[in-house]
Amino acid sequence: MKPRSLFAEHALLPTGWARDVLLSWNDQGLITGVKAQATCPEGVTRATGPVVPGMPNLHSHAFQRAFGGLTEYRGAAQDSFWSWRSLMYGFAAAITPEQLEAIATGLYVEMLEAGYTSVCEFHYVHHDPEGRPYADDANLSMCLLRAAARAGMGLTLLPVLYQTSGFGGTPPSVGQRRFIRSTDNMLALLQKLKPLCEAQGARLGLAPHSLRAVPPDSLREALAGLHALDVTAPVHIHIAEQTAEVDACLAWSGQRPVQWLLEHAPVDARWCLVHATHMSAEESTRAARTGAVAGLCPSTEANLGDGIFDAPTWLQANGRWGVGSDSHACVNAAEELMLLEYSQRLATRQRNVLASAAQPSVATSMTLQAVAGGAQASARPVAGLAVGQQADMVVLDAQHPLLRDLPTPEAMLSAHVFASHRQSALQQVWVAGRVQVQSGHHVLHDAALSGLVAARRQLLENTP
Ligand code: NGQ
Ligand code: ZN
Repeated sequence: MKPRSLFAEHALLPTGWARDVLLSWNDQGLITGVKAQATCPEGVTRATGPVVPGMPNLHSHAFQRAFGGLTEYRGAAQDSFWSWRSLMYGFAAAITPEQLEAIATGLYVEMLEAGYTSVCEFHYVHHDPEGRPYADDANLSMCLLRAAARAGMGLTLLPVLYQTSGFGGTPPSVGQRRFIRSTDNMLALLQKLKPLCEAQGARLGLAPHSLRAVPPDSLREALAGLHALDVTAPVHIHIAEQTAEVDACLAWSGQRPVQWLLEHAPVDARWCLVHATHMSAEESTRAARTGAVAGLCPSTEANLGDGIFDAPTWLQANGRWGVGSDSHACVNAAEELMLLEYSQRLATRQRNVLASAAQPSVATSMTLQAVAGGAQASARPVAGLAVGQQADMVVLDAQHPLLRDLPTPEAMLSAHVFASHRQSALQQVWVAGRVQVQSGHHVLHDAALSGLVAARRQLLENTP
């Protein structure tokens, strides 16, 4: 029989740490009971360490996992986000459906082993290498749906609208031909994908790629079409990641990207502003007040030389945020939290910047904020250990040398985020009340990772 409950001596609830918590859930994996100061009923499993909520990963381009480590050399006098992007386009141009599915399956297994229990897939490679739609226009989306189902990963699928290569409607480049869809064609794809997503508990949304890639009329029509299909569907957009993009937006419209977006689009709590690195204090405050989530991807933002998100200004306006692994230069939920906090320490010359008066332990504070923001951006019930949410849980290894005998569960979570090798201190990962990772290993670990390696080998043979 499948378990329906777990007893935790320490559990991190949305309100903070609680003792002797009996967690129970139903057949669908939704939490039906969270009872603190409980006694462990006979027959119920005791968690072997503190239980924390599973982390939603709010931004992923799965195929990019295949070239991790392969763009870390200087190709021109000066390398940049834009030179990286040309290399990335080479891989995007060559990937096959089979390779995408294998890479995504391997990646999702890695994510589960690293504390992520769901992912928002910002999916823009739609067509064949010549830019022609596949016989089944949803072919590559289906690869991602199957990969998530096989790995046992929660999914929010965000098909990407991509139409232009720059502000003002400049035509797409050859390297972008696999990404391009008309607005009507995108809406037809969404219609088709909606029941397929629902059948596996995945959520469907839309990602206008960026203001560079989607002209104003298309943005308006696509949003209207999406919300006619599902009024609460999530909307994710890359915004203000690079200063060159800010300058180009200013030249085009006289406004900065976030400023333009706030004035021309109905930004609200359904939205996730991915990166949002370069905002003025005024933009930041206004954007935070819409209820939108800032989608922060600390390892990729560092890897690509984007700049540093101004967290203090965002938090001052009660801004919501979550983390994503984006290009997957790093695949580890705790590590993204650590890098985010460290970027703030380097920028402000202070410590524990993302802690608060209410929650002084920075690892605890960040975990709760990132789970809440990630769940909102995912538009799935993955907002932590509370009734009505999915039983997505991570059990820390209380016997890990860095955690053993520490006085409090906060200290153990802090040691996991700041002092351990991060992956090594994870004992179990549960998704919707089912164990997916045991003693740090997913059942599909070997098969899924060999699949990823084989697909990468093929892909590299076919990439110039
Ligand atoms: C992407 N990645 O869509 O994969 C982008 C690069 C672009 C990041 N922004 C392409 N990190 O922004 O044009
Ligand atoms: Zn991205």
